[in-house]
Amino acid sequence: MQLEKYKIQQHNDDLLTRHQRRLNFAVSEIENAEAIIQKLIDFQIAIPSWALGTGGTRFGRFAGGGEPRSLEEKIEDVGLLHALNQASGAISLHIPWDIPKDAKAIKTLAAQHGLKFDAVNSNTFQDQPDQALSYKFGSLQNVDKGVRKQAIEHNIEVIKHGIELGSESLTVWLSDGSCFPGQLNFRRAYQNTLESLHEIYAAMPDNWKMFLEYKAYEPNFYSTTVGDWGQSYSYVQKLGDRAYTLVDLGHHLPNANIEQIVALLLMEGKLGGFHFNDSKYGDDDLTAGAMKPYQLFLIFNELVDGMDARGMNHATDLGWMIDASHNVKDPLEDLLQSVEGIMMAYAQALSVDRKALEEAQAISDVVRCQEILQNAFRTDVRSIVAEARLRAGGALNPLGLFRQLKVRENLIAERGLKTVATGL
Ligand code: RM4
Ligand code: MN
Ligand code: MN
Repeated sequence: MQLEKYKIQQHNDDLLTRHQRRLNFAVSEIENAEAIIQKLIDFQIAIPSWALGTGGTRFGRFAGGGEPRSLEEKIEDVGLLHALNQASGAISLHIPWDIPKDAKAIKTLAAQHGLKFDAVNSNTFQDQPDQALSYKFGSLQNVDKGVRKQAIEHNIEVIKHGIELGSESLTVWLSDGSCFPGQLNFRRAYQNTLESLHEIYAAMPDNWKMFLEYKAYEPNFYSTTVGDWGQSYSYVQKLGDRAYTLVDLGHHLPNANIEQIVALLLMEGKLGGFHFNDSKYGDDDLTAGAMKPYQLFLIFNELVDGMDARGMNHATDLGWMIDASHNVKDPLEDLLQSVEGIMMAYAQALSVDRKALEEAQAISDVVRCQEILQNAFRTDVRSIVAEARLRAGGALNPLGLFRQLKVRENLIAERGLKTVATGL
């Protein structure tokens, strides 16, 4: 399904007066509104190729219909999102769920939708039908050198696909670990993993980055070999300048102070990228900002502060990606909501009065510090985010237009009711 530009225009015209009224008020409240709008226009969040269909749990899966049946259709879906919000200008591929068979054609198709390829992801947490050796007891950590070799080769294969598409980073997430005490020698598992990662790192082109993602538990329930940010940091420190830690918001133990983790990784120059999602209990992969919007804001507050301290380009120096799974919502609607939630947190963080905060911190005026942050969080920035979208050529209300144009119904008519997308 193609979204005609004039339909977006028409929708915007209908909403313009109301939007303008809201915007005028927001601009009168937020001192640096114009600078924020410019930054929002540049900010793009990559959409995961594995989250365009209905996810499931180990108990069941309830397909919604019209799911993309191929990589081409996935690109089309991300193209729809990008046309609506002008902030989803990249796709992150998971291999082998999405192998680009004709890379040139895929690249051209993506370019037609204004999309680039963000990090490519390897998968050594599942066995594939044609695979010689099993990852049941881990991949890069495995006690069997043959399994490690197979997993290394897979990662190198993924890099090759990425090169063809113009991607410039590899995300490695390992499910490696153990389910029971005594199963694993922790030191040996670490050493094997490090050695394997060294080989993968060496296979990357000079302009590539490696993102090493950590996760506290699941699918292993006793230990995970890259289990937290400290462990990831320890590996990436040893691997080299182009190895970084990736923070997935759902991969911490309950109540972890993620904003502090982010601040310190940034300070050390080792924060590489993000997987945005939200959670209540574990790796729930819910819509960004749906559960803990204040936490998302606090994370962005550290990101803005830390990136500015290092003179970094907000839009390009870190990898911004969503990693989500949708059980009960339309995946495309959910992704629109996630991007909106992320943009709002970013806009609010940009509006924090940093000078005032520094002054208040310097005299330990705790009350004032809290007031400054909460003032930014409690300011309604929705019209600022909408204005950025409007100027970039997107829709004032992406979700509203998605429904008004009956996008899902159209996709079902095109693709059928019982289609299944590869992925989570
Ligand atoms: C993991 C992790 C990875 C993602 C897989 C599918 O929990 O978040 O980033 O690639 O799920
Ligand atoms: Mn992730
Ligand atoms: Mn996850």
